[in-house]
Amino acid sequence: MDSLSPLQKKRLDYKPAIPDLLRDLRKVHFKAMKSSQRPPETLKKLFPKSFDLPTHQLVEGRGEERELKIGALFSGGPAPGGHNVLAGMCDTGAKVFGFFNGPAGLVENQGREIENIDPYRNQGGFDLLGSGRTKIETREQLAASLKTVKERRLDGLVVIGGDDSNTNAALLAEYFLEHGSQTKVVGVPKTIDGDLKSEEIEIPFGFDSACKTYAEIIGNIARDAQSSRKYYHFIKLMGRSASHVTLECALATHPNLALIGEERRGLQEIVGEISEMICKRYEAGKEYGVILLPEGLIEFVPELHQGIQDVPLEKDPHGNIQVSQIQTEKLLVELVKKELQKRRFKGKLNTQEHFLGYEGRSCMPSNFDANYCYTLGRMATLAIRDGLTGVICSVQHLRKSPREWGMKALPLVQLMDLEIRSGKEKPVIKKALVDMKQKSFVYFLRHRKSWELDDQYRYPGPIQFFGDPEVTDAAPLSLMD
Ligand code: FBP
Repeated sequence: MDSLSPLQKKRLDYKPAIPDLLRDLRKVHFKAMKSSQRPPETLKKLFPKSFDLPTHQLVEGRGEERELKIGALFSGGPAPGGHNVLAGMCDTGAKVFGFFNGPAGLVENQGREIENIDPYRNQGGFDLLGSGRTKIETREQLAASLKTVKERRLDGLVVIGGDDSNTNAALLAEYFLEHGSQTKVVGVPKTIDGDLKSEEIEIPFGFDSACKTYAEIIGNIARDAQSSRKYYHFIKLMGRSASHVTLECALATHPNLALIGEERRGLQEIVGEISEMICKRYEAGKEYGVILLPEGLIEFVPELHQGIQDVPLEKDPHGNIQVSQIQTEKLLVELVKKELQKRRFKGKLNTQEHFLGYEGRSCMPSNFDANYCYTLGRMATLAIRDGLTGVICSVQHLRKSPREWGMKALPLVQLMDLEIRSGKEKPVIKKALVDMKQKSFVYFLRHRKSWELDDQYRYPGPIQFFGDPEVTDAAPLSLMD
């Protein structure tokens, strides 16, 4: 038997769609423009060299042709499409040196030149290089990173990561500038969590494919629930503090109930609402249902939050509580059972608990993510060619066809603020939470009641790669405007 599945082989041949502007790189360049945002003044002292960097937009015009050697690393949890960022870089003709195991590979100067990206085109995972969560903050780590890029004679370094990884990128860019290094640092927004967003960054890559994978499974579970009619499925979804993944999956599948952490409701209210729904559905002859909850719920519910403060839970190197390891779904089930007893519930409550997270982080990227990542890789290379540093790539109008996408390089410092992490004030990129005014949330608010009693489940099915573009090329629902 062939070692590659037929779909793996077919996917290798997919040619990502790219913006018209990116077709001939000799005919475009980044042009400085007025930034719509200024970083908080408190950051001036920490980022004296990169504090006033302008935003740049990719426009038509003569582009310099030169040979480039660029380092690249994956950072944090995997997200579908990462290999396409590398493919986008390699296809510009740049030499790409990949660091192993995330930022640690940079500090320890471990990696290898990417000679053949072909077997990784449009495939999931970060396995070509591996990834890691090392936080770069000490003078020793920064100095070691500088030594690496000097020894490797890199024109640039591309950090493919989420909020914490791009905080690393900002610190490296500042340090390299401070030491007169010619190596530019450019960030690429990655994370299935969807929380690396701003006015200019519509969504990070990986979110679309991961949510489509979870939505497929949720749809299948809903169909099973409706068929066997005996279980309530409590489905916890990854996403750290923010509930973007849960919201996207709720829009895609119409569960009976989806909790959104950012609504900041009390524990009693949440348990009361779930119990109420179970009682009403029982009266309507339904003893089954589907309930979604974000893994970060625990951070917004005061009673639970107090609980996690008191328990010595492990934190990752960036000071994030490892919410994936907390079994909120089990806790909620127990509390609901108690509440139903109090209410003298006459029906049965049989539950199944699920946690969807790792299943979606390394799937084959959707066409949306394959196109988006390839575009990001090409852009990041151009940003380095044009001498930009301390910036993150941002693609606009993602709901439109890739041909019409716009491209900007935003100063990373503009996304940053000071936050208390592990008891100390640190410069970080703030995690973007679900905004109660965003269109997708307002839509959800308007419709969620009608999903409670009537079963209006949607069944998205698996990600499709071939066929009608309406099915294969759909952008995330959260990008609704
Ligand atoms: P990133 O911010 O690195 O993209 O994290 C993604 C994520 O999958 C979170 O949703 C989750 O809480 C966390 O990683 C799990 O971490 P780990 O991979 O260390 O188990």
